[in-house]
Amino acid sequence: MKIENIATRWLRIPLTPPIADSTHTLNAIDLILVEVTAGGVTGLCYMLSFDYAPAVLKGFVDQELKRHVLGLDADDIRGIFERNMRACEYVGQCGIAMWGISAIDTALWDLLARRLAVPVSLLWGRHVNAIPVYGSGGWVSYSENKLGDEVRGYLARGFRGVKMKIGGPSEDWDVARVKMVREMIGPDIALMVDANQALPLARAIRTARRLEDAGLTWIEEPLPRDDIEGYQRLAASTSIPLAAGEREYGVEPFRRLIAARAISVIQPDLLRVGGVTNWRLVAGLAETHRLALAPHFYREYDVHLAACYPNLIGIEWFDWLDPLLVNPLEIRDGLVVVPDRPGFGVQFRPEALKEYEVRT
Ligand code: SMN
Ligand code: MG
Repeated sequence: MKIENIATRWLRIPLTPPIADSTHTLNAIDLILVEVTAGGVTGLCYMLSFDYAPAVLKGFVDQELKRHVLGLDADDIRGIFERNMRACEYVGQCGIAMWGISAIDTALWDLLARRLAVPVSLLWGRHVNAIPVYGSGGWVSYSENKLGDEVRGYLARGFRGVKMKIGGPSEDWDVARVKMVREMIGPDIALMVDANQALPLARAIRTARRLEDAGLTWIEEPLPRDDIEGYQRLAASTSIPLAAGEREYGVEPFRRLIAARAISVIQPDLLRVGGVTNWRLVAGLAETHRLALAPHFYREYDVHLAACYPNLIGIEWFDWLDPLLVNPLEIRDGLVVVPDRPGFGVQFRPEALKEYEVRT
């Protein structure tokens, strides 16, 4: 079945007011939708770019990858992945190029499963029908009230875990906010913190020490992503598990992170790691090293992948996309239900496309 077309769309949803973590202020959610069509069936993957280079991400697919992929056999997903990797060797098999490679790979898996009329999770051998999920957010830009409202909202909907940002104006500020949330949620709800790579090592060590009895499931990206020695030193100084991986491109950095024995929770990002093909390699690597898996952000896709990996400890949830989707994911008894629709089951509402599409 030959690939007949690749089309992209750019959606922009303003964030008012903007939100901030320790390293970025986000003014809008820009999504690039990548649609691959073969045999009259279309597979879809979206990329979350915020307002970082959306036009370039879109252009890399339209003006570069598309010409390498048109006319190829849509069933040869791995072959197309390798071919795209070779085509990007000169500009780098990472960064913007890798987002495009990942999106096409993921859209091809979606296309295959839609053609077979099965959910993607069935293709890989799902072993559960519902999986753990945590409510994410707790932005540094939130007031204490807003933080409290968000956490209470998640609890009211049955979530059994929440994640909040740290790396605010001071160590005291971070510690006070985490303790406030822990008090609010009680001992039985999982609590994670995410520093988005912002902490100097000494501050990370002190913060972890002060949060030893806050019952944290993990500290995410406390240090710059490539400071592996720093991660080793921090891991040696705290009993709180460390999590990382959302900013890594390809499989190799995960191999190195895992070999350093500093990270307990492995967090591939579907669009950076190299799509479904590499996501599964990383998940398998984590599993064979008996490490936990907690993929980053792409819940509609991760829910299918995660259902096949027993080392999965939770996928990440933000509410942002729900109003745009025909079938938002469902939370039941605190777990996300793995959808039974064909493919990944992601479909954007026509009215949402009309309202948010950026015409270029
Ligand atoms: C995060 C970063 C970028 C987009 C969404 C979320 C954050 C997280 O690091 O892990 O939630
Ligand atoms: Mg993170």
